[in-house]
Amino acid sequence: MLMKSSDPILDFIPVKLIIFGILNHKPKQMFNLILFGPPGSGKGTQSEKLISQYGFKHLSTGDILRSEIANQTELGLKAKSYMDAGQLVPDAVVIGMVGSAIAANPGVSGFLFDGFPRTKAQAEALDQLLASHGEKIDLVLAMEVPEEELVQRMIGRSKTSGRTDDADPEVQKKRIAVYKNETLAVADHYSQFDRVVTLNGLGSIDDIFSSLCKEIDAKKG
Ligand code: B4P
Repeated sequence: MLMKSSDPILDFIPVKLIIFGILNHKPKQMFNLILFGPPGSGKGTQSEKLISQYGFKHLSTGDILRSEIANQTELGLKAKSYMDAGQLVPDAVVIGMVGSAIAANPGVSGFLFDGFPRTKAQAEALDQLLASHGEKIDLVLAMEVPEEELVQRMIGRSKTSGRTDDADPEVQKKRIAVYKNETLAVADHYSQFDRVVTLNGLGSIDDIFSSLCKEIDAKKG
């Protein structure tokens, strides 16, 4: 038999606490990160380390596009001509791909966007996609690397990766120009919300990784 307290109000306190708890319960928020930088700045390299450290869901538009090309899908065949020329694949194609990838991964602790967004239109579309899931971009880590170093890294990578977009100096120049003319606008877009941190992308892979982790830990709290 339940004992009654002398004050009847006390009998309702546990019930009130439960109701208070339910009303104030918020689903666990994701932590969403954009790794930003020019072609060859080390986005793919650092992404691999960050996903193993933090368990992010890695979403690299470059990797998805290359896998579409390898599988000779319709999308891949369309994307190849743009990539080989050092141009961006049209926004509608890439935004559609990212939308499907977000929808296919419910319940992840956060996404690491690598190589996306690359235009202001892609950034705005990403914000809308995340907002439709009650989420947002929490942090943009922008790696800065001098142009001569970018070219050296692309040449180095072309020797082992077989990536045709890395080997041709004209294509390299085009990719860097596209970054300046179209992609830098993404950093401006997120700067207005105070979410961009710029880091030196020159140095050892481990040192750069440490500075990225420092910023993520500071933001995550
Ligand atoms: P991506 O696949 O995104 O590749 P990336 O920008 O060239 O390289 P990343 O910065 O990841 O460099 P990585 O770590 O490998 O794009 C390729 C193409 O896909 C684009 O040009 C475009 O056509 C298309 N595309 C992709 N996303 C798109 C989008 N959203 N919209 C439209 N089109 C899109 O490093 C490069 C090299 O440097 C490696 O060899 C690495 O070992 C080396 N390296 C890395 N860090 C180093 C360090 N600290 N020191 C020395 N070397 C280092």
